[in-house]
Amino acid sequence: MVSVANQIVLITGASSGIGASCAKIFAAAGAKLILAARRLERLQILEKQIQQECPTDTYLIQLDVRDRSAVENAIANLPQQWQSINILINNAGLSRGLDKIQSGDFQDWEEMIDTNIKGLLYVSRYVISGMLEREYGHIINIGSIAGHQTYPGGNVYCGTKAAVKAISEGMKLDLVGTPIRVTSVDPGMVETEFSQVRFHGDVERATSVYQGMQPLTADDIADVVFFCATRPPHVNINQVILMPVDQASSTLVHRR
Ligand code: NDP
Ligand code: 8X3
Repeated sequence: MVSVANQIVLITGASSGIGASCAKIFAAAGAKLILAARRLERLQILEKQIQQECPTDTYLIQLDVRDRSAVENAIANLPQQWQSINILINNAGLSRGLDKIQSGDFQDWEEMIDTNIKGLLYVSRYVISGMLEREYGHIINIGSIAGHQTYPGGNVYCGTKAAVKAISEGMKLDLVGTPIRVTSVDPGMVETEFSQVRFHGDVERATSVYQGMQPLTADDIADVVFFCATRPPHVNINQVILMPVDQASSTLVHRR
């Protein structure tokens, strides 16, 4: 296992769920964290928790990954001591709605495509150039089983995660011959704020998604991300697919 102590880790979507759990596990291992999301107050709460539980250096960025010039400015204007990003965790993402294609909401579609595909590309593009100059780096993209198996009503969300799968493969191909590593971590059902966001704040509907089954936790995913990041430098874990024991596919879930 390779130490991540003092490495600089940029986590997008760190204000909740998988991103916040990644922040905690990397902080516990002594990494320095750049935490990005739109909700700065949530990042500040997380920063306080980290300082209490496993103090490390943190730098917060209020950032909407859909805004290309904001992403460019955020990376270009990092204080000198934060510029050498070692690990990028492209986690910011969301689903909106579960409508059939014929009744899909255009705004929902645009939000998913702009965040999950374009946002991931913008952040990666601006961070990878520095990694290449420094000849060191690891991009970890949070994909989904939705990128492997389309389910009814998943149309556009599944499309965005299929794009993340293809982009991760493309990154690996384009970066061969450099020391930069590329990993895609593709979970099944994880209980976070994901379903509340998907159903526009309908907590009851969101809770019913996980009823009678044991979903993965955000910490389970952070654990896998951390494992991938701590392999020896010549080892590249390309893709990890994980799901709860109670889930066999996007559509087959065992409920008690
Ligand atoms: P959460 O809703 O708990 O977290 C999503 C995070 O993404 C939040 O921190 C949110 O921060 C951030 N985010 C959303 N839009 C933007 C944006 N435009 N700019 C910056 N940050 C943004 O869900 P999860 O933790 O579950 O989701 C994390 C990732 O995991 C996503 O990519 C999701 O698709 C993927 N995933 C989730 C699964 C699940 O079942 N939960 C399974 C498979 C994959 P803020 O709102 O403050 O900007
Ligand atoms: C999130 C998992 O199955 O709800 O990517 O799409 S799923």
